Amino acid sequence: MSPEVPPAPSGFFSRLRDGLRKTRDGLRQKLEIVFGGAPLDEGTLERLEEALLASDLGPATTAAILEPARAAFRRHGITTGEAMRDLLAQRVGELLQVGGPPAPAPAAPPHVTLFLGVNGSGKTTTIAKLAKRYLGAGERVLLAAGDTFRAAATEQLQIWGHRIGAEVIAHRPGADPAAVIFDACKAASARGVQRLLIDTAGRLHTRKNLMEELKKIHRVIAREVPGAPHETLLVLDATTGLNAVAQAREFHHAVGVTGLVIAKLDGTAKGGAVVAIAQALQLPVRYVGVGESPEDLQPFDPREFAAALFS
Ligand SMILES: Nc1nc2c(ncn2[C@@H]2O[C@H](COP(=O)(O)OP(=O)(O)O)[C@@H](O)[C@H]2O)c(=O)[nH]1
Ligand SMILES: [Mg+2]
Repeated sequence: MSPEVPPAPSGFFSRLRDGLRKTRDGLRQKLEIVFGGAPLDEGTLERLEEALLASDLGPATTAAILEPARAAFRRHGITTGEAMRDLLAQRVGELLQVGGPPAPAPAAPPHVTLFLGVNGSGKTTTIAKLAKRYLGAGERVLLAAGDTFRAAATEQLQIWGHRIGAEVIAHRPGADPAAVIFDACKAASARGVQRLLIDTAGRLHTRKNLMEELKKIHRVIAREVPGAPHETLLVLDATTGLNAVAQAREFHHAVGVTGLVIAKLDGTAKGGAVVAIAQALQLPVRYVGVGESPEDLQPFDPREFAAALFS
């Protein structure tokens, strides 16, 4: 079993570019107005700041992006819009390089990934897309239906499991999620499954209940599989833009998130929020989702993302 995700099919850059179209078009239009062919001046920098803020990059990240641009401009190192755009892309790529690489593969299987996120963020779909890739790479995969709060959620994972050919451990709706996950950990270990992907509820009666539940689940996993969960991925809906930051902090505080999945980038012009969220939380983005098909979820590459954003 390799610690890495199977390589992305070629052509993902164009998928990423397509998926980022709304954000990219918004940014490009504004940048064209900003640069507009006229020589760069202090006013250009101010308008540039407004353009970046409008893409949901947030004030702190916008300042961090503009810092080297401003310095280069002041020492006359930058004179054209094109050069400025390159500098911005490079800086965004740098800012996205936060956190470390994923943990190496465990000495003994299973590798366990816990998925968190509010309802509708894209957890179940992300699990299915990833499971399909692992299966395609010849790995044995087990899915755990830990979202027992909504009857439809368990069913949805089962439908996906059936479709892609992955076994799903599920209990009745309303069952204790910790019990489902306990069973899934046992089954994964007993069967020598390489990847265990765990779905969780995104809402319980209160947010406090949810966080307590997630802590409990985390403890069960850690107790049943040494070193697990190897990844705790928080799935965020890109269309919520910067609002995702507060949400992410709450999950991170409760269970310690190790990486982010940003889903639904194709549906928003607020794609700049990816940079702001990674910056604010100092958490690495592991995957981005740019559509509903399995090929639309890919490992995140900071430089590629920045290039796609400004291309
Ligand atoms: N356009 C688009 N839709 C997505 C993406 N990821 C998930 N979705 C859709 O978002 C909706 C909610 O996803 P789901 O996985 O059920 O969210 P969950 O409640 O967190 O499990 C579904 O209709 C998915 O098809 C994506 O990257 N792009
Ligand atoms: Mg779900």
